[in-house]
Formats: sequence, C-alpha cells, structure tokens
Amino acid sequence: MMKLVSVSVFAALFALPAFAQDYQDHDGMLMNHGDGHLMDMAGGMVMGNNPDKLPGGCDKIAETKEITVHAGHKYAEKFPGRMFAFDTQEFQFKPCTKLTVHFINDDNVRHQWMMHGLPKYLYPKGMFHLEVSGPAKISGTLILPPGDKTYLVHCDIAQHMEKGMKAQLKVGKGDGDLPSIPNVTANIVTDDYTITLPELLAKAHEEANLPAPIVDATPPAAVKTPVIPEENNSFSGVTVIGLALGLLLAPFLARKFKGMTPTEVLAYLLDSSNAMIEWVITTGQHLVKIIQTALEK
Ligand SMILES: [Cu+2]
Repeated sequence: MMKLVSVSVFAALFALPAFAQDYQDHDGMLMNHGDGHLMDMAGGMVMGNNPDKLPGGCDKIAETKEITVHAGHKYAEKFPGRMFAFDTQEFQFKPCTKLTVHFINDDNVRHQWMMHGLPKYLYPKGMFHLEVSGPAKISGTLILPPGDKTYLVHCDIAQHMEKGMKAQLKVGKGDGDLPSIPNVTANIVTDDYTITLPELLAKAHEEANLPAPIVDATPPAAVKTPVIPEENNSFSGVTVIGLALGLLLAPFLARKFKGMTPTEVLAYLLDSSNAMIEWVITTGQHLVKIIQTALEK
C-alpha cells in the first residue's frame, strides 16, 4: 500500500508540468502608454485597448464577451498550402459588444491578432491589435461599433496573412464575406491544375475584363553558352597606361642605371621598393597618431 502511494505521488509530480501553463502570460505586465497602447519589455503589445469608451451610436454595452484565440503553425496543417492560421476563422458578435480577446501565440515567432476598419476617433489608425512573440498570451478589450459590418482580422507580420493567418469578424449581420479565409471563403486566385498556365492567365484576364495576355507558346531555344570575347586588342587601357609610364620613366632610368650591371640594377630596385614600403608604413602610423590625438580632443 505504502509503495502504491509513493509511486502515485512520484508519478503525479512528473505529470504536473504537463498541466502547468507552458506559455508566457503578458497580462498584468503591460504598461499603459496612453491612447489604449499597452506594452511590456518582453515584447507584448496591445493597441487600441478600449474597455470603457462607447462608440458613437451605442447607447450602452449590448453584451460582454470573452474569447480565446490561438495562433500558430499547427492550426494551418488542415489547410492545404497554408503555413500559419488562427484556430478560429470567423467571429460574430452583436453591435456594441464589449469584447475581450485572449490571444495565445503557440509558435516561437511573432504573431498578431489585428482588426481593421474601426472608428478612428476611438481606435488609433482604426485598429485594435494584440501582438506577442510566442509561446505567450496577451489580452485586450475593445467595444465593437454599431451597424452591420465585416471586419478583417489578420496577422500583419510579412506574409503571415498570405500564408493563412486571416479571419473575419462580423458585427451584426456583417456586410459580406472577405476572400481567401481558410475554409470559409474561396481564394481570389484559385489554383487550378487541370489547365495550362497560358490558359489560366487568359481566363484570369478574361474574368478581370482585361485584354488577353500575349503568351509566347514557342518553347525556349536551347540555352547557349555565352561566348566571352578574347582579349585581342593589344592597346587595352592597362597597356596604354603601362606604355605611357614606361616612356616617361625611360630617360630617368637610363641615366640612373648608366654603367650598372643587371645585378646592381636589380639590387637598386629592391632597395627602393623596400624604402617605399617603409615610407608607406611610417606615414600610415603617423596618420593613425594624428587621428587618435584629434579624436581624444
Ligand atoms: Cu503571424
């Protein structure tokens, strides 16, 4: 019996972390920067937080709602060709609902729950926006405007919406559906593998009422290896400069080396190049010193 109890306690201790929260909770850590802009040093951000100001046209808060939305790669696995998604693609609330969104980012990258088109007098740039690097949780509250309207909710990190992190939030009856919401609405451009690319382009142009594209159906000619022309011009730039220098130096060198043996000429040339290198080094050191003293002042 004692053994059974101790084994159970031991097992329970091991199981505990599995039940514990495995993401960073940013709620309660946020600093208010005014205008509903909350931020913390750990990379959590809420913009357009509005728990108390009624939008024009709302006499009172119609309903108080709380939702938890997950964001992550794993929610996109059921959508072919998508990389990121929210766990919910469509939301609907009564006009003038006070909505608290608990946003849980399950990935190890940054994600957002960003809503657009809200009244700008209440929401800076017409946005309500939760953002956090995962795995983490962040929460914010807004009051939805009156009227029937469909709002875009997406992650605005580059390419995340295009890769599937897109949803719609309908207030009242909404005013239609947004395109390309995974599992909710059709893509604007639908992949169709039953027709060829030129046919697909022609179809897309026809649908968009544009003149048919000019598609060159002839297969590309075999790729030719580019022929690099040989350097056959004996008067290239370098040659000309070399010749000019040689001609200028010739009289001087002729005087200098008059009566010297080839070995002596070579020794002299090596000597002068050594002197030149030394001069370059000392001048360089001198310059460094000048710069250093100038910087110290
Ligand atoms: Cu994202």
